Amino acid sequence: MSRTAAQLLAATLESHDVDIAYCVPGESYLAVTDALIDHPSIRLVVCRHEGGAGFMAVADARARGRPGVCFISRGPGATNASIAIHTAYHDAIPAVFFIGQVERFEKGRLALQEMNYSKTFSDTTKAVIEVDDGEHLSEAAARAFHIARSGTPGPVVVTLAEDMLDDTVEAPVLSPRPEVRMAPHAGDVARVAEMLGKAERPLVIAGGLVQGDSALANLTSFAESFDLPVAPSHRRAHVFDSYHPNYGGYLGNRTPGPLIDLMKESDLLLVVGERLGPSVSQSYTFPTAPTPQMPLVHVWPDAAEIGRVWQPTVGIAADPAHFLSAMLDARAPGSPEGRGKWIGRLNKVHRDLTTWEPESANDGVVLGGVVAAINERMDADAVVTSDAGNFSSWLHRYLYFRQSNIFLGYQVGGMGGGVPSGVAAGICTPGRQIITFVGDGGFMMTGNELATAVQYDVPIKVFIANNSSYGTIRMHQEGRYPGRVTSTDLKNPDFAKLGEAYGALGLKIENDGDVDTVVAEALSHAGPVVVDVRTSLNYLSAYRKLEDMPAYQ
Ligand SMILES: Cc1ncc(C[n+]2csc(CCOP(=O)(O)OP(=O)(O)O)c2C)c(N)n1
Repeated sequence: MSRTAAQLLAATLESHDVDIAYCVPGESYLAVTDALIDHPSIRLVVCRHEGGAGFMAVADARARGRPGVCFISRGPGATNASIAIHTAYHDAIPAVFFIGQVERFEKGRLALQEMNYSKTFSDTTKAVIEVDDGEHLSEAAARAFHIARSGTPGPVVVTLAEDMLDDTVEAPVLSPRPEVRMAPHAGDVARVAEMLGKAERPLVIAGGLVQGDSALANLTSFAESFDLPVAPSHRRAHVFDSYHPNYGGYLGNRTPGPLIDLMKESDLLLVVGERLGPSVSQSYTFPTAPTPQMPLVHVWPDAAEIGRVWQPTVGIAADPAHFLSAMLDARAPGSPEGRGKWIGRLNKVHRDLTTWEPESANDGVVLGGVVAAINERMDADAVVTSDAGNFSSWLHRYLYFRQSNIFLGYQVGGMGGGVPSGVAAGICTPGRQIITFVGDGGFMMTGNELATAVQYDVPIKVFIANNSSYGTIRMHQEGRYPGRVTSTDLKNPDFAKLGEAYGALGLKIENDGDVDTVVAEALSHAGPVVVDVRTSLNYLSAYRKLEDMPAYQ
C-alpha cells in the first residue's frame, strides 16, 4: 500500500497504542499534524511552549508508565524542549520526541532553523535517530519506542526531514517490539533473601521504577513479609504508603539530621527501582561513593548502571516488578529479634518529623499550614505535581501519600515542570483531583500552560508559594555570601488576577486565617484554580529559616 511517509508515521503511532501526543505545531512537520487528523484515536494536545509540551510528555510517561510522545518544530522549538529532554534523561523517563528538520537538499547549508540534533542531544538522549528516507520511518519510530523504554528508560529524539514526510512510501506499518523483560537470577534472589534474613537493620530505598499497581502492591507485601522498613526516594513519594507502619522515612535530597543519621545506622541497603544519584545519596554520602559504608544490593533494569558509581555487594539487573515478585516467591527468612524495634525507630522519626505543629510568621503564611490543610482534603488517588524549589520541602514533609496517589516531580530539579505536569495529569488520567505546587519563580517559567489547562478543561488546582523571591537561591546566597543579596528578589504580578485572566478561579491566601477556607474553596471548585499563597520568606524551607542564616545571627 502506498501512502506518504507522514501517513506511515501516524499509522505507526496508532499501532504503538499512542493515544496522546503533546505538541507546539511547526511548518517543518505540517504533514504529520495533517496525517493525524485521520487518526482520531490519537489526541494531539496543543501547548503554548515546547518546554511545557515536553514536560507534559514526560509527566504523562511517568503517570502512566509508558513512553510519552511530543512533537516539536525544528531548531528553536527543539531548544525550547531541551529542558524536558534533559529531565527525562536524568529521571529515567521514557519519551519519544519527534522534531522537525530542514529539507534534505538544504541540510548542512545553515538552512532556516537548521540544527544538528545528533550533536546537540548526544548527551541528553538515549539515541538520536535522523530520518531522511521515508521508507525507514516506521522502523525508526518502532526503534525509538523500544529504546526509550528498554533498560534504563529515557528520551529518544527522532528527526523528520520536512520534504521526506511527503515522500510516497511502500514500507509497512510496524507493530511495537515486544517488551523484553529482565528477571533476576535465582541464585541472587536466594542470596538477597538470606542477607535480609540476617540483617539487623536493613533499609529498602524504593524509587520511581517501582511502578504499576501490582509492583506497588508487591512492594508492600515484600516489606510486610520480610519485615522491612521502606524509604521512598527523592520525588518518588507515592511508592510507599506514608501511613504504613513499615514506612521508614522519606529520603529526600536534604534528609533532616535525625532521620538520615538513623538511616545511616542501617547494616544493609536494598535499593530497588532507584538509580541513585546526588540527590538521593545526599551528595554521595549515603551510600558513600564509590564504596558504600554498608552492604548494598542494587536492583535496576540495566547492568551498565549498576556499579557505575557505587560498588554493590549484589547487583541485580532486573525490572523491579520482577525482582519483587521473585522475592515474594522466595520464602521470607524470618528476621532477627529487634527488627521490629528498628522499623519502629525509623517510623517514629518519620512521624515526629511530619506531624504539623502550627507555626506563624510575621512576613506571610507558613506553607506548612497550607500543606496540612490540603493533606486533610486530598483524595486517595489525587495526582500531586511539584515544581523545583525550596517550597517543595513543605509538601515532601507534611503531605502523606498512598500508593494510589501519583506524585509527579523530577529529581534533576529543573524549574518549570510543575504546572505542565499537572495539565498533563488532567489530560492523561482524567477524573482525578490534581494539585500542583509551584514557587513564584517556577510559575513564571511555564505558568502559561494554564491556557492549555483551560483549553482542555483540566481542573488543576495550582498553589503558588509566593515569597517574592527565588528563595532557594537566596538561601544559597545567604549560606555562601552572608548578607550579600543580589538577583533573587522578585516583583510579581497579581497571580489571582492572572489566573482569572486565563479563565481559572483566582484566590489568595494572605494570612493564617484564610488557609482553611481558601483551601476548601479551591479543592471543591469544579474547574481550574490558581491560589496565590503569600508565603513567608523567613520560613523559606521546611527545615531552615532565613533568620537562622549567618547574616541574621
Ligand atoms: C530552569 C531552572 N533555572 C534555574 C534553576 C536554579 N534554581 C533552583 S531553585 C531556584 C529558585 C526557585 O524559586 P521559586 O520557584 O520561587 O521557589 P522557592 O525557591 O522560592 O521556593 C532557581 C532559580 C533551576 N533549578 N532550573
